[in-house]
Amino acid sequence: MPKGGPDGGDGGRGGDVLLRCDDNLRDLQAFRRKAHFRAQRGGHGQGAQRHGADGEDLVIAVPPGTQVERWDGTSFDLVRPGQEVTVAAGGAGGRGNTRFKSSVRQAPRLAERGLPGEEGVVRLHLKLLADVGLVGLPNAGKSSLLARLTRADPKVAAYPFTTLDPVLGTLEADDRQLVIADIPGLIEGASEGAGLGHDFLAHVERTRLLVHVLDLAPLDGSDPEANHAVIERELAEHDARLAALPRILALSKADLVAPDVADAAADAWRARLGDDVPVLVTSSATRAGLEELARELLRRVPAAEPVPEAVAAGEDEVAEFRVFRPAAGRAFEVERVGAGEFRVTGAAVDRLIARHDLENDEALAHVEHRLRRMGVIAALEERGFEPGDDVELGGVVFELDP
Ligand SMILES: Nc1nc2c(ncn2[C@@H]2O[C@H](COP(=O)(O)OP(=O)(O)OP(=O)(O)O)[C@@H](O)[C@H]2O)c(=O)[nH]1
Ligand SMILES: [Mg+2]
Repeated sequence: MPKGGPDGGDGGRGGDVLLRCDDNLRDLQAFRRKAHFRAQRGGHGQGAQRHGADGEDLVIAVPPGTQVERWDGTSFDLVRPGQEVTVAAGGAGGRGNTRFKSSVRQAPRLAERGLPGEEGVVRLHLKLLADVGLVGLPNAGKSSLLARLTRADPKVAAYPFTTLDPVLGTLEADDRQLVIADIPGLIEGASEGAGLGHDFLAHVERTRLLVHVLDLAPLDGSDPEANHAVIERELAEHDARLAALPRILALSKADLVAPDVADAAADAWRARLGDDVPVLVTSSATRAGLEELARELLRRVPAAEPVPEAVAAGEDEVAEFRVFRPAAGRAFEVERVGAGEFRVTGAAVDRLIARHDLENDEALAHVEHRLRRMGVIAALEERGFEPGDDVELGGVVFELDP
């Protein structure tokens, strides 16, 4: 402002990039189409002491069950609808020249640059949040049950390992839905990585109920009781939480045995497992027992709770995000890299250099002044620095002549 002193306002902050847990979403498909996101930049400061506008935050919706891992290793679980996490904070705006006015500097031509916002790769990983998990040996009839209970259309075939990836289906009741996960069959050693099921056991960790699907008359002639034990052992060995989940035992393919044989088997299992585990005789071929199974699922999975209990209990799983603001690190290092050549490193020094336009004499004088106050000049002199020597600061080499 001619003869009137400085009047440049501050620049605005850059917007943050946030992820928000959105209950309408069930997959991460949207990220196949678009994977680069940038929040709005802050506005430039203007004359008449007008501050630049802050950049708008960018909010990206992700489905419940999304695990977020930032480039620096911090990670978060977005589980409850509405939860938000800032994955990249916008940069601070630079201060306008008004701020640099002092008794000796009435007309500063000096203003700061804004700092860059955070930038990096964020990995998203969706953990299925099913209410009910179907577990059992390969070929036990899990996918057939899912196909009957829900509209899902999983592959069903008369050989083991038909299901290669988990399939989700939604059981529709009058007033609510349950998500059922069919996972690949488990085999002996699954908890240690044998077969396919191991990779997917994690998917049923957060269910609230497991349906153990047990073939009443396995084609391979194996003993159902031994088969049952194999699955239970693998679940327990994978994770105690899995072992602790409530169970329903579904004795499958009942149409392949005589009704009295099926009933006798059910009674024997009830005696073995006690009152805590409902035992149902089912057939995906005749639909026998399926309505009863659906009713039991709805009864056993409590309604009106938006997330599985195991997750709600571990609230601290959703880590508070720490936003790293400048001004944290003050330390710097001075190195002599050659005759009359020095290098100064450190976050505060880097920021100082990033903030200022070193082509501008007044800015350079300001930087030198700050370096002196920070003790950088003294540290340089201790190492033998003489005015006019080359100094690398914040990646820029220049002749320093303070
Ligand atoms: N008769 C009869 N056959 C059934 C029934 N349920 C499943 N099957 C048959 O059993 C075989 C295996 O069924 P799936 O549903 O694919 O079994 P799964 O447990 O999903 O098998 P994996 O995906 O390999 O773990 C298929 O040939 C089905 O047609 C049933 O209730 N009655
Ligand atoms: Mg299957």
